[in-house]
Amino acid sequence: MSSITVSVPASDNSILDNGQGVIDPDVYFQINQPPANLSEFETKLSAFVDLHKEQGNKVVLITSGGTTVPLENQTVRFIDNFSNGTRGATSAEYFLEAGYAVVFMHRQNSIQPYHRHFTHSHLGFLDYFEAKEDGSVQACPQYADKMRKVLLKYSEAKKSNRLLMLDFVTLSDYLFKLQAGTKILSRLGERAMYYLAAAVSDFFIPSQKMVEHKIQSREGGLTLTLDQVPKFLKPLVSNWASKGLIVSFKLETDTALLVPKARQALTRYGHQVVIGNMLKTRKQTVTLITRESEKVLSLTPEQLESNIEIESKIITELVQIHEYWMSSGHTK
Ligand code: 9Z3
Repeated sequence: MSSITVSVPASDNSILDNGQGVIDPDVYFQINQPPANLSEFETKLSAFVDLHKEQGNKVVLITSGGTTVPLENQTVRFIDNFSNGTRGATSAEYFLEAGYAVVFMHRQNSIQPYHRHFTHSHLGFLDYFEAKEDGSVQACPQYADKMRKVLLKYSEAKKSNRLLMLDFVTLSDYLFKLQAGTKILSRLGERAMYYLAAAVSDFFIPSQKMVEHKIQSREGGLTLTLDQVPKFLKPLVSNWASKGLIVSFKLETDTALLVPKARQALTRYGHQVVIGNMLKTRKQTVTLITRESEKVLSLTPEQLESNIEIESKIITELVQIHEYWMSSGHTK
């Protein structure tokens, strides 16, 4: 069976890369097209940040969900990953409860704060309602209490303008918006927190190496060569978001790698917190790592049974770390 190679290794592009096949983040932005809605994104975010700056609020930028990696410029196929955005959406609710204004930068159509209680449960959305004889639609009595509680919290977040929803789809979309977004949030100095929970692809096909049209199947199997995505945490920490508290996530499937890799990230990029989680146990246990400390946060089987969420513990810890960061410029 013949095969099609749709891209060439980045090391063939020696002017642009660092000799190891990885291009510099700055170069990435020069050779890729920004998303069409970038200026709309910036306008909305600027207004939100300026409002909360004026009000003296703390603001967290949450990234949530996975990025797609297109295989064609006119995209029919793409590579995706497992993340559905539960971590980000759940965390957004706890940050709002803790008094933060939240920028929820999420993968389009991934799980959303508050909505998640009804869109991603064992019931279908319409199962929560009943059509009445008088022509009205009502929440079913057995769900009405929970619906009301969630709806009140959601309405409050909207009314006080403390939840801004912004979306991305592709890796490129995400990276351009991450750069623009963190630079805008940096106006808040230490009062900003960056909570990078999105599952961002490590590999991609640069647009100039991508085929334009749909890859045809008649030529047999398909061989893909993906370039490594530049390490964006580096400029994010040193230039784009330098004063805020930066929390990144490290996902592993091999337990032995989790803490060493998280520590390596802290040393390499110089930010404040890495939250390590394992694919299979991510809803039950995480390890919160700073340069000085390492803390395992876990839910007991009873807590899991009573629907306590691990994000409630993560956010409690982060709020304290952020308080300390704002008052002293350090993590404990
Ligand atoms: C995470 O580790 C998140 O906790 C999850 C959440 C993606 C596991 P879900 O969306 O899952 O609730 O289904 N996010 C970061 C994953 C990541 O790509 N980290 C990079 C890495 O591990 C560093 S930025 O190398």
